Amino acid sequence: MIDITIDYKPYSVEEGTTVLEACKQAGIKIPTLCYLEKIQAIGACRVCLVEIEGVKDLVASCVMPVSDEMKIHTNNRRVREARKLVVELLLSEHEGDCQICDRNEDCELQSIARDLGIRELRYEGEKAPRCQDESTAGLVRDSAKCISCRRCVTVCTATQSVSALFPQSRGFKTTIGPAFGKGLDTVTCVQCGQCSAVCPVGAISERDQTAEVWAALDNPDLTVVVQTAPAIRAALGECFGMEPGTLVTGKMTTALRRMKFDAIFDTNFSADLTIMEEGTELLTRLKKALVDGEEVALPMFTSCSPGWIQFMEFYYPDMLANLSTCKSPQQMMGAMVKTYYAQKLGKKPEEMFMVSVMPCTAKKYEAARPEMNGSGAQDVDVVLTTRELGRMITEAGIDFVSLEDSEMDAPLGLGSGAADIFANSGGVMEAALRTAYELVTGRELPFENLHVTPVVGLEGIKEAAITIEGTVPAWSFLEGVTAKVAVAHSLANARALVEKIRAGEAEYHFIEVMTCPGGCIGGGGQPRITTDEVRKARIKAIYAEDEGKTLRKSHENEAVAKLYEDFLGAPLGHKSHELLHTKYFE
Ligand code: HC0
Repeated sequence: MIDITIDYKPYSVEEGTTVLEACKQAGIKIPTLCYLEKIQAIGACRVCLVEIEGVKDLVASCVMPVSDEMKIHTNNRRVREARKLVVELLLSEHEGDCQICDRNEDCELQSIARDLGIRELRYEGEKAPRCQDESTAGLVRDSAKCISCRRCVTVCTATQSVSALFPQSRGFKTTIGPAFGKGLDTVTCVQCGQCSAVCPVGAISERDQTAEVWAALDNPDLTVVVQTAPAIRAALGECFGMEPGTLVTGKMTTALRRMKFDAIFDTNFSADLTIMEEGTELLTRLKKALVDGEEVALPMFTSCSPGWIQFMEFYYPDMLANLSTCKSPQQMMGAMVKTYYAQKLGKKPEEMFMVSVMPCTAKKYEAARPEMNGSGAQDVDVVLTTRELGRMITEAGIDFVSLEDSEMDAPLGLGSGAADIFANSGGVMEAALRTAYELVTGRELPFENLHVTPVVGLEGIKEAAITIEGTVPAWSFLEGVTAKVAVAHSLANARALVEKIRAGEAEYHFIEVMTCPGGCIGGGGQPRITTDEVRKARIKAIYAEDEGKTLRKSHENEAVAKLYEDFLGAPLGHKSHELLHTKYFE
């Protein structure tokens, strides 16, 4: 242990601790802007300055390790004035349209300026040429608000291994973005929005589509249907000051009803439907490989996370056949609402308006893909992020925290616990295994023991091997087969896994990939900032939602069974093929 003093009080901390971490442990808050716990500590913004006795200049506490007998001062006049000056200089370059910025009251620069007591703007800085990038469906950038903290660069490069954003030029002329000031559509951006999730200001955000939804709700000729993704229920409350991981499924439903959506459906329903389709697809591929000796693409990868799909299209086009052909649950719901449900109402697809609430900015891009029109119209009209829905609820004057609970609508509002856990990394795999095990063996899994522990949690790549025993006659070719599965979350982990497979160093049958760290609970459209602590709280809540249900397996969802009986026929049948499956593009 290392003995130090902070503001004249003695402390003992572990060797290797930074001054910033030591201060945090001592309950002292040092302001930071470029720092991101466990992700980035580069001392670029200089907001976290402290004084260390015997060191001439003030130092950035996020990069300075403690040393024995170090005497640290965190709030003397010199430190306070230096931090203030640093922030004043940042403000001098920053486009300060705070009242109309979507980060108003949720902006780290604004909070720090307030906390440091900055009440006037003393300097006028030189401004880099403004670049407003609206080239993608999911994200918008405004360089005039960028403070060059490089958080977005680090997550894009290190977490996602995409490197669409990087710093260019120097000093006041520094800009962050694709090369030559071009749009995100000119690079391999997958629109995951992890950059927007860590941006401390309003320099990069989701494309705001709230006005389109208000317009649809005001249009008497449209039947406006909303679906909410599994991950929203564990995060939306944070927009209203509730603790991360507070489950708000019932309040969210009541809020949507008050906003006058005509029907409120659950993406969990179509997640259950996905398990039926994707499970059947996997078993069919295995049969072709093991019984018919056909060449089929294995391992099969999940296809529900649109950032991952675009990543494969950009980087591994020779492996597109390995992706499941299933559309994502979002898109399956859109197709079912505009056909099956529309028919029940006697409406045409174009009289229906489908809104999705997703934790993900790439879902905006997915909905806009030209092939996503199985119903004859665009299957999903608008995708809102969790943050946008939070803003709409506020705009509607709804006191979210005090809302009573209510239930989603029939028939597409019914979802299983297996569908809930789609939100967590490892959840799609567990949901698939719950169903596959029961269908292949004919035996029921014990209700109290449904979790597949090796694929639960935040480890980047997780694996499990399950030997299949006691199959029913239809699946006897699987008797004694050891099914090997893997789960990866965040694209850097996905890339590492794909490279291992390509190098022949690993073999699997089925792989789940989610684009964002932790899965959708850590999506780019979730309330900011998603730390590991926040991820863990949301993950716990999602498992609790599953454990609190009696319906916990996708194949037991009666509303899905009825959909097959009345409309689709069988999984992978002709109608399913037309409406629920898709193809990918090199
Ligand atoms: Fe997800 Fe999904 S689980 S991708 O993470 O499969 O965005 O929550 O809605 O579509 O269901 C996101 C979350 C979804 C889809 C589902 C899948």
